[in-house]
Amino acid sequence: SEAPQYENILVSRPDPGVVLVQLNRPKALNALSSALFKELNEALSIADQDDSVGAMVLTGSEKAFAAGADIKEMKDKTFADAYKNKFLESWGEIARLRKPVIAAVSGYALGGGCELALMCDIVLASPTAKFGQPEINLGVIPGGGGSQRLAQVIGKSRTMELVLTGRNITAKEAENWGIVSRVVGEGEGQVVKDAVEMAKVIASKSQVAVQAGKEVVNAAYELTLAEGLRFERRIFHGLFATNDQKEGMAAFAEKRKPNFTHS
Ligand code: CO8
Repeated sequence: SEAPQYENILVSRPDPGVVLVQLNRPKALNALSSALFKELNEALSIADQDDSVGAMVLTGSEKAFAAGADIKEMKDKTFADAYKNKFLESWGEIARLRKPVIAAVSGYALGGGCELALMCDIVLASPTAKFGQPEINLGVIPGGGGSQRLAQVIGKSRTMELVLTGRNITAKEAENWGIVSRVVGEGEGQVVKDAVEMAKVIASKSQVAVQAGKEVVNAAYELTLAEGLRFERRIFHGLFATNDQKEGMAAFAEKRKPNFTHS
């Protein structure tokens, strides 16, 4: 069947096992409109269900990962409309994908853009990246999970500072605070290159084990420690029923590379 055509995103295959999704509303600094999110959810969901894909990379432009939700689309919205139509509810679908998504952030990741990065599993930043939750300047608060996910990642005082002052932080601060796993070297396109390389590494592993790894790490944000440890152990036990466990450990013993069949 023909691949879907999109207006607000570009979808490519930089490697057989990796799907790259680029937000593509350059004139609006990739402001997140409903139409854009619909396309983004569709493209990522297709990749998530494609057996040949091991990991996804999500990026924006050099100037902006995404400058937030589309303010022009929101400005005349009423409470009744937002409530009845569950405004923003579907925007969290990215956090429910089974396969890993790596955010490659250059430039502005503000408001919904910062929240979108936080929904991804790994965040790589270019030295130009700027993160922030400026909603307070618009008379509102974060609505895409920023207050909750930031509090989990950087703690109360730093989250309060960002949410209540609306100040942006640099890539370096975001790295020190743990929002990003690392800041990559300078240069146009470097963050996407590094993210694709990382996605290729992940795509070379057993998809069953990768999915299990993502699931158990995410459980740490939902469960108590005792429940989480038990859940991890049960999933670990379950992996002994897979061909990839047999192959991975046999390959180690035979001093050769494993040939995972994702089964
Ligand atoms: N929405 C709509 N249009 C935008 C947005 C936005 N968030 N950001 C930038 N644009 C547009 C500008 O209006 C401008 O369009 P035009 O040329 O037609 O006037 C174009 O993009 C370029 O922007 P600027 O001229 O302002 O570019 P600068 O380089 O001067 O400034 C900034 C860049 C600092 C990023 C600036 O554009 C800015 O402050 N943008 C708004 C940032 C913001 O407040 N973001 C938060 C939005 S609220 C939100 O995200 C709620 C979260 C909802 C949950 C989402 C779940 C994932």
